[in-house]
Amino acid sequence: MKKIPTIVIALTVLGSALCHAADAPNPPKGSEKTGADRSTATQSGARPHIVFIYADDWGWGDLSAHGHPWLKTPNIDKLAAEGIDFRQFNVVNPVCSPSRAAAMTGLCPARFSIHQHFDKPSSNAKRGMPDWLDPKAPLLSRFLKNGGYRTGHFGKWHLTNADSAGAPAVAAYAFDRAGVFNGPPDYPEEHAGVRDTAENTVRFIRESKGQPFFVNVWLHEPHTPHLPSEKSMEKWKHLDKQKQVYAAVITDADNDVGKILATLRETGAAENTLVIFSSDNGPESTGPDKGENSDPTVNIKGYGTHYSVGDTGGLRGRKRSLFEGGVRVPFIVRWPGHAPADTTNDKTAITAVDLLPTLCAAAGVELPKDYRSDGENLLPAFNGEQTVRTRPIFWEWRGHNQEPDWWPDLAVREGDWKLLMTDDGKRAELYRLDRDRAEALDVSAEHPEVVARLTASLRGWQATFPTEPEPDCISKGARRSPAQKEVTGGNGRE
Ligand SMILES: [Ca+2]
Repeated sequence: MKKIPTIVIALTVLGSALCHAADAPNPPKGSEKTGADRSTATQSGARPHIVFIYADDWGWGDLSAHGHPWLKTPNIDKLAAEGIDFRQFNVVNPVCSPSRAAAMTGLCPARFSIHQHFDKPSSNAKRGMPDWLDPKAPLLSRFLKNGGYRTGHFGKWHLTNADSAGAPAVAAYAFDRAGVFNGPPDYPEEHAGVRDTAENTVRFIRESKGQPFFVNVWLHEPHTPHLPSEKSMEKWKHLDKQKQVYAAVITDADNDVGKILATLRETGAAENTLVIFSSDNGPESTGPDKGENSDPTVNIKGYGTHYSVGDTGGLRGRKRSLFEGGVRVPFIVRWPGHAPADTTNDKTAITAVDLLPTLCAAAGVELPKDYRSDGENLLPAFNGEQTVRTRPIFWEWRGHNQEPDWWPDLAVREGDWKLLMTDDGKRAELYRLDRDRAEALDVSAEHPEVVARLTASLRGWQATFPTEPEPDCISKGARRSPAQKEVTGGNGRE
């Protein structure tokens, strides 16, 4: 059993977070809805515990509840049967670090110059990025902690990189307990194995008796290297090897979800816990790498991308693409007494930047008055309403430049319109998601006025980004020249 180290929290003064939040420009358009604007959950009951399960590269279609023909996810399916299956959830970036930074801050990752994954410092420098998320940023964990929650983070971190000396401890991001891989290099007491996540979460839940808790459960699966358990490989031995490995890692993760749900039941917390299952981006592309894939960040070997046969459920694109297959992922909310059981929501376009205002509202934690999220409080949707969001969704990413699905650098969704374009503006395509979920029919020629309006909206949003990363978030000894934009994916793990 992996021991979870006790961490002494150095409380970051809330004021510094507020100063930083005040620096973030106001969103370009749309009415701001925060926790103070809409009703909160606690007016009618006890503060809920919050469990945020965030899988890594889990496709929209990688659930038996979403009709997958051979993957089986009984525990996650049960979660959906007991709650709401949001069918239009988007992350705001198609790879790990920026997607996760957005979920933690409620802000677009470009506001922190996080345009791609955190790689080694030399690669980050070339891409105009810092080496870690600013710990002074507004944080869901900090807001909840200051509101009386016990906080924990287990599993992947990747809000820095294992080569980034001087990166802050996970504790500096307002977590009382941490056990991570792909974390800061200087705090080995916070490190844990990639298969320790569920067990550490179970321990954290048991230790939280009597105190509301918030825990990030950032599962490794189904990211490479695939590390299936022998038991799960045996379970799927009738499949061909490629499917067997993928089915096994999905089963391992589903079993982890089951362990956490069982612990909530055993401890009596289940009826007052808001559980989310989601993913940081769409499925990895199937590649040539068959195995013994060494992962420099966690020093383990496993099966490679040949076994990454995740399913987007008919959505276009995959990981690293701004088409829906890269950014629309599962999002299931179980919250007894609030989220009606066995329902789907096809109406509410909810995003990762909505999580901070929505979860703080669920917790009855009022947001600082000068915090301006890029998302909005969609608590009514968590309570079963088919809420329509009021604000556009923006995407920015500088990772790849390939046909057929990896060419867009920018995208915006307003209502059911979605515009994707290159950074130079020379190419743009427009889709109607309500009629064309697969983004197969470009209607830009028929609606030039929509293209013009959404392009202007995107450019206005882009103009609010900083041009240089925060100097305090640069690794010790890393040499920096003026930020250069480079259209590459870097060399490290995404
Ligand atoms: Ca990922």
